[in-house]
Amino acid sequence: MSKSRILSIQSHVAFGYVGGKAAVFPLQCLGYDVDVVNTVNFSNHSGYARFGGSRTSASELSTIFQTMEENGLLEPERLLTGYIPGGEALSSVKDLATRLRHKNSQMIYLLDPVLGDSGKLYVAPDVIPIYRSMLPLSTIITPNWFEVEVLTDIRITDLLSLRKALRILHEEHHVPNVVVSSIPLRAWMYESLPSHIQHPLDADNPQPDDGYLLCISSSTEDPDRGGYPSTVHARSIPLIPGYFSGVGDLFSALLLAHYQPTSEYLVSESVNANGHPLPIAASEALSKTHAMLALTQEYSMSLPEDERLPTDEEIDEQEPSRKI
Ligand code: PXL
Repeated sequence: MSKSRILSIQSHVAFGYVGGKAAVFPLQCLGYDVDVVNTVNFSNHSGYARFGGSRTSASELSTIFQTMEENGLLEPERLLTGYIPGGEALSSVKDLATRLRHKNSQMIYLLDPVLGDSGKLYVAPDVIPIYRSMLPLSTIITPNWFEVEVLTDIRITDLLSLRKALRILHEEHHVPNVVVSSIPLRAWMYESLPSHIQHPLDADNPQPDDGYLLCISSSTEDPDRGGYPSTVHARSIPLIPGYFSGVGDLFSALLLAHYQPTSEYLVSESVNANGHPLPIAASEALSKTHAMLALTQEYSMSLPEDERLPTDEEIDEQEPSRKI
């Protein structure tokens, strides 16, 4: 039986698993009915030297949304938005999100502000101010480290600057829930972790280095959105070496699927770490993403070396002409 309806607005690629290809099947497996609007129809993700296909124009997106609405087909309980590479198309999605939010204040909107990674933008810069203006519409956002820096204009160099960036997202942009996954657990961060966070080091990994990733969930208690202070939870997970695409898209979909705002915490008087709906969902999403990556890596390692798919970086380094 279907849990509820999700409207997923993100990319489609023919080859590989990013955007909708990474998100929709897991959501369906978890019992959701998923309506899918493709923001692009590409050969492969844009990290390759070449990618072909088309972007859905703002007017095409608006026509799809409007026609769904006219047919009574636009009543999602949950909304998921991801890769939207241009400002005009993003504005059309913003109009839709605004209408849906007005119609249903309880709608759960996971906004993944897909901008780039590791200092590199992979969308047009004109989307940045539009994303900032959309933040108050969201229930949860899932920026990566770099996207937090771009959205808040804060360079994150330690826990204090991370805390400041989270505060800006909650207070100035009125985001109730922020999840930042895949933060490299570097020495400075390890040293300043609060004592209640589980010791991530063990005998096999005595160095506080890049062997672990940290996932931070930060929620405000204020039902009127925003507000401060927030409650922050963190969980570390072993890093799986290798190159993977679409991991953020998969994680966001799983996070939305597992987020249950009516969990005990809302009705219980004492808020404790185990009762918060956000870290519960983040923990589920993290475990499942990690399990899928472990299986993917195991499968890849079982193949003869010449049958393994090269990473984008290897293609770049060795044989640029082989790229599709
Ligand atoms: O994983 C984000 C993403 C989604 N969709 C497309 C992309 C990317 C990142 O490069 O190119 C098409």
